[in-house]
Amino acid sequence: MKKVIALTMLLAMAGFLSPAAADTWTQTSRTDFEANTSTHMELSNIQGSATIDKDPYIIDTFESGVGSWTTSGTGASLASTTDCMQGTQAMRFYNLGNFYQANRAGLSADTSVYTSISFWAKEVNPVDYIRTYLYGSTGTRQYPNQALGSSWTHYNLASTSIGTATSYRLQCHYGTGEIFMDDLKLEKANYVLSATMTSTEIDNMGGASWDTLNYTATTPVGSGFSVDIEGHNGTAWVDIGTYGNGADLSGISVSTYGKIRLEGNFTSTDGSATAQLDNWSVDYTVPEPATMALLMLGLPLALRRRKK
Ligand SMILES: [Ca+2]
Ligand SMILES: [Ca+2]
Repeated sequence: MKKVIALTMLLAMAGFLSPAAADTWTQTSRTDFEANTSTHMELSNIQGSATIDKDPYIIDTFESGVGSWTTSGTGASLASTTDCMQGTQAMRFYNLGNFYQANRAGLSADTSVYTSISFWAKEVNPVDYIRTYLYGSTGTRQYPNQALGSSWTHYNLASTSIGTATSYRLQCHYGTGEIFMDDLKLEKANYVLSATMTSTEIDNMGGASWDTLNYTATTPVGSGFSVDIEGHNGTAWVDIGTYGNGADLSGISVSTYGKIRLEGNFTSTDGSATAQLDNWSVDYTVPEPATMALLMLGLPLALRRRKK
């Protein structure tokens, strides 16, 4: 009788603790978001957020060398380097003087405005800071001075004024400097009107249920954000539906869809605003291997107790 009670209690305890265990897939950092596939998304280091790209005007990846860049200033030199942030090449810019600059002509001034310059850069030999300018029919516009670090860092310099530009200048100030630069991007004031980001696969490993979708997104006036869930039915990804923050996912069949992924849809009605996604996560349950382990551990224990 005691044995039956002990076993019943043990089974009840095992059942209560763990027919399945809760697990969570989550993304919140820039590195997390970079693992996804996306179009027209801008990812931020600072709080690990995703927003729509500003309409890109110029992107210099330096994959074919330094292209249309030239230098001025004593002994300034340009070359490509294989120490890059993106792709296989970056631009190397160096000099033994104190003040030197690289120039990029060939921007065609149109009615658009340019509000930000972003790039990856690192300092190999010291400069005090770099300074960037746009030259155009509406005059010279200067972006804030920027000190560089010794490892690849993404910088985004915003301008407080707007205008048009026909050329761009990068100046290094006060140092026997050498810098590398990659993926330099000039952006117009407006955002692209739509962008998507598709998450990595979420696999519940044959678990009991899909549970909850959670996300933190801000949507200023003129912007929108929604999440579609796609499921893998064994042969293809198919649309399951649109789900809001906190949505109950228990209606999604785990036997039909062993894997799901999230598709974030970012919209901007007139290019003036973008939604911002700070994190998203999915709760689900996975099978609990500890159930069997607990039973196997518990059985001899119960028998030994009975012998006392
Ligand atoms: Ca975040
Ligand atoms: Ca590159």
